[in-house]
Amino acid sequence: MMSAEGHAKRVFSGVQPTGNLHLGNYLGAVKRFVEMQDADWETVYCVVDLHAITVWQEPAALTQAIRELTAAFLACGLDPRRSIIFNQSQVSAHAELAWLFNCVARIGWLNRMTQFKEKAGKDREGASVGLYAYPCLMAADILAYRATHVPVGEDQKQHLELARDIATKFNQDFDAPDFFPLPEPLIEGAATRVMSLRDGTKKMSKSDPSDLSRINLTDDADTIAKKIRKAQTDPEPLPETVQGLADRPGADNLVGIYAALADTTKAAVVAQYAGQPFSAFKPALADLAVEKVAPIAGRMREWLADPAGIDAILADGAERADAIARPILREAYARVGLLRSRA
Ligand code: AQP
Repeated sequence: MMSAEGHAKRVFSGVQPTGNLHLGNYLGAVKRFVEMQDADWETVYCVVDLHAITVWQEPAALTQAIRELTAAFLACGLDPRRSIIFNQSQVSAHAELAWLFNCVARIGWLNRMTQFKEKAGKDREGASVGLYAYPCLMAADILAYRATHVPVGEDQKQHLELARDIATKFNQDFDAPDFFPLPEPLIEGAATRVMSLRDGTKKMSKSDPSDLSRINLTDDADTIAKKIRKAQTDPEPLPETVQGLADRPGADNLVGIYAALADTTKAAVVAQYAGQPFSAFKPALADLAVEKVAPIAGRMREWLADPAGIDAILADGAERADAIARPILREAYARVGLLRSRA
């Protein structure tokens, strides 16, 4: 398959091993990863551990989180025979290309990144340089494979735009039209931005101090049902149309989650439950969430009982990833004019 600019179609995406993988990560990203793999795209999926260390991680906990996220990928349906699955730090092309991109990207571009502002908060001076340069590493993750399509949640849209700007500037600066493709974000489906169950105006997030705000992929059936029962809504019944969800963030969020889990649209869910109270809708949503999410935890536990098996999958994935990225990196070095005299 070829993309518009003549690059073979290839999917790349990554998730940080920072614990608490939640329903937002699943519906916005990992579920889509599996669908693209199953639709026979060439798929490269990465546990982005170098991104994780842009904020402090306890070393032993990080190692465990890398294995846990790999287990979650496998438990959600990623198949190492059909997708390349690996952790970022085992393929040095990511860090090497990121350095070239640090020198291509402009400080003004990075200053506009809203995620840095959110994550650094008031203590900008105390944030790591890595957190600031994060989007350059993300551009390198994608472009080291000349990936053309990137399934992500909506929060990553701005970083994807920056990756396109970096690719464009590299191609122009080094007189190499089409050297890097301009990767397209794939932000699709009913749940590209899953919101907190406690506050429908805030993104569901790993770092939210309230565990009730998110459904973790490791939650058991009772916990999932309890969190949905307690989820924020309003006293109105479900509306007749999707437009009726405007200005009702909690309600809109639950309908979106239902639609994404059931592989349907918000319009279809609203049509089915129009006029019913949330006291009737929530149990139906809880049943659906338990059916789709609870088995993932069981499969994760099975994978985690075999850490050597996980490590072997990551080692094999890293070798296959390196085989794609290394020649592209070598060519990028040559374009920049860096002398490479070693074989
Ligand atoms: N709430 C969400 N709805 C839809 N998609 C989401 N993603 C994250 N949150 C939501 C998508 O999940 C993928 C992996 O995310 P990540 O682990 O790289 O980092 P993140 O976006 O920083 O995840 P969190 O939960 O938001 O972590 P914290 O709390 O640390 O900020 C990405 O494709 C992302 O879009």
